[in-house]
Amino acid sequence: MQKIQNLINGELVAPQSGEYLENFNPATGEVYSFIPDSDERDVANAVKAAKDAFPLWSNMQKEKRSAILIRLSELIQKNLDKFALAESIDNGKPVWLAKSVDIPRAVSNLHFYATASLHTHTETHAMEATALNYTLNTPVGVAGCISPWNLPLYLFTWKIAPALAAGCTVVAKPSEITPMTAYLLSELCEEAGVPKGVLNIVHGLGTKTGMAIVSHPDVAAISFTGGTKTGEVIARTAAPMFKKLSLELGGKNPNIIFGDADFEKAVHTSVRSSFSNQGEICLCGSRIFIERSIYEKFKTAFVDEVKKLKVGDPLNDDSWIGAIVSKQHKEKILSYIKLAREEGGTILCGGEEINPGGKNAKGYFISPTVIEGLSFDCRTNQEEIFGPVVSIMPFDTEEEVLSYANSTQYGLAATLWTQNLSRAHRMSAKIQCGIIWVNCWLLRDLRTPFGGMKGSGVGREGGFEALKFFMEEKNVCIKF
Ligand code: TXE
Repeated sequence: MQKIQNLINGELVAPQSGEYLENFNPATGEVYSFIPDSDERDVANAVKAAKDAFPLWSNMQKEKRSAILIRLSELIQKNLDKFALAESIDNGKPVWLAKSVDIPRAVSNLHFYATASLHTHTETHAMEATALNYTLNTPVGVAGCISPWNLPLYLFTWKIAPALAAGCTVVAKPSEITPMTAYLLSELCEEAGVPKGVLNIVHGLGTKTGMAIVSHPDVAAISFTGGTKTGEVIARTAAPMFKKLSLELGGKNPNIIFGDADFEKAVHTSVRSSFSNQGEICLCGSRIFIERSIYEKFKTAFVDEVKKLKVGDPLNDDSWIGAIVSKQHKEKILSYIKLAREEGGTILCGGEEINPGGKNAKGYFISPTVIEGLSFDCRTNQEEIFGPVVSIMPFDTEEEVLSYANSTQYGLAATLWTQNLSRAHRMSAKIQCGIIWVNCWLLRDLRTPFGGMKGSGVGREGGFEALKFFMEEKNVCIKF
């Protein structure tokens, strides 16, 4: 069975410990590969390699760096099917989803930052006829990039691309639950012309390998995506070391549907925004608020569409919902469905584990679940479930639904359905989150600031924001 390796100083190497962790295929519940159980020794070697490579990479002509990142994106594109299959087997998502979203977006992430880095500029501030100020942006040094299991290569590249394009060298750790596509990317680095030590990938547990990256004194910036609790632990370690921190954390996103919405589009898109990727996207709309005038009509149409979603083997093209990423996460989701019942919720559809049988008999599958009758402030409606579970409830006024929407510790994304332009602007100004989609969902322009407020994180990714995060700004003032 395959034992994937770390990428350190341009070499694919075993962990110092010689130990490996089991990697499960969530659709079969079977171990299908092993990943390095790396520790602080592997991280130390990776950071040293990144430090040694920093002068060459940061001083390289940006056009040359850009060409290398474009070549890497082209090699992933050329191996799209292989990457998509690997992502589907590792994460449990349908292979058609990996092929149409995850892997193409990883290609776009690398290409976007390879080109964006050619168009950065800085300002000057002239002090009448006496002095000139100009700003210099220089790469921070070694960047630590830690990514989650829900969109593995999509979010892994969303971090390493701006870091590398900014001229930083990188020590990256994908989730130990979904390491495979990062490993496949590491196999392409030499062919892409990535100089040794520029990108290092160390696999292992968050609490051991991840923490070793966060706490290493030579790692100048940490870009993290994952759970809010984990973000807190990382901040406690990194803040006193005065590292730059970018934290993309959890969400409990409101999906607000007014009576004047385009009804068919709102229903159809809400099914996607509720259950895409098994509901394991932090941007999913897990709390659906519907204006009372259309509540019953929307509820009926929405539940009817949800009941048609096929749950099954991620390798089958007709599976719309695949496997939950791990046994532990499946148990967590089922515990929230149980909690919802205890809190007075009514399960309108779904609510149970599914056994597709055959080779998937031991896989982790949950039916798409819609719950009504809960209060806005119960735990089910306040805590992130991160699975195929949504709650629906009616509202009467804008003030009422705003108070519901803004009532959680999170502030990542919101979706708003109305044809009333003034209301769209008014509500968007008052909803406490970093991203608002009006009459659409997950329509993404990579130039836009991406991220949340409150418990959803600190800082923004996307566009030139992400490049600037991986740089230090310096002001030079020259007297004439
Ligand atoms: O997070 P974890 P998960 C959120 C999503 C959900 C969570 C799912 O809402 O809450 O992330 O991802 C490593 N020191 N978002 O369960 O456990 C771990 O090994 C250093 C929001 O994976 O936090 C993995 O590589 N590292 C986001 C990574 O952190 C540690 C989009 C994430 O693991 C660590 C996607 C530690 N102490 C998911 N503990 C958004 N806002 O865009 C764990 N890790």
